[in-house]
Amino acid sequence: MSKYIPSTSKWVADQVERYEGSGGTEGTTLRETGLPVIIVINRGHKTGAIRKTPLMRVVDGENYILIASQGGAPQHPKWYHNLKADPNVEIRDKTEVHAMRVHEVVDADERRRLWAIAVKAFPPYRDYQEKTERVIPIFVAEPR
Ligand code: F42
Repeated sequence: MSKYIPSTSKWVADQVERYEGSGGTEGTTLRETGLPVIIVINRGHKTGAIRKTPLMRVVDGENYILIASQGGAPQHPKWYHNLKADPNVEIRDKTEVHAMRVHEVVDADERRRLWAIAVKAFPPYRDYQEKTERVIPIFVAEPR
């Protein structure tokens, strides 16, 4: 079993601890927004360690849509590179944990469709895209 290394960002690590520590009954929203959050559990492509990343919960049928926005920062988040290297993840959605496989969405029409769903679920994604030169990556997570 690999070791879990918490995020260096304290508020993120704290959210993961509260979310998982409660079995998915507490700490499941983004701060005071009340909007739901999932936790993506994956492997670090350099360390091999278990990484846990809270993301907004955006769904499309039985799939989850993962938006690598990182608040509109100029660089992709580290987890983007982890998921490109190893697409097998687990997703915790409140009390349930699903084994999923991710792929990055490259088709322009599919991107547009999923982006619209994401912005509806979490409107600040639009501001994040306006803030940055990079095209914010979108992953689809499908059940394995
Ligand atoms: N981020 C988003 O991009 N989208 C969201 O929808 C989103 C929602 C959200 C909701 C709640 C919440 O608490 C956080 C939320 N975040 C969201 C922030 C998200 O959880 C991440 O913190 C953010 O996207 C930054 O991702 P990151 O992977 O760059 O994380 C940093 C802070 C981090 O933990 N870095 C680690 C570190 O030690 O610096 C590196 C972890 C890592 O993956 N290392 C790899 C390894 O091998 O272990 C190497 C990676 C490499 O390429 O160097």
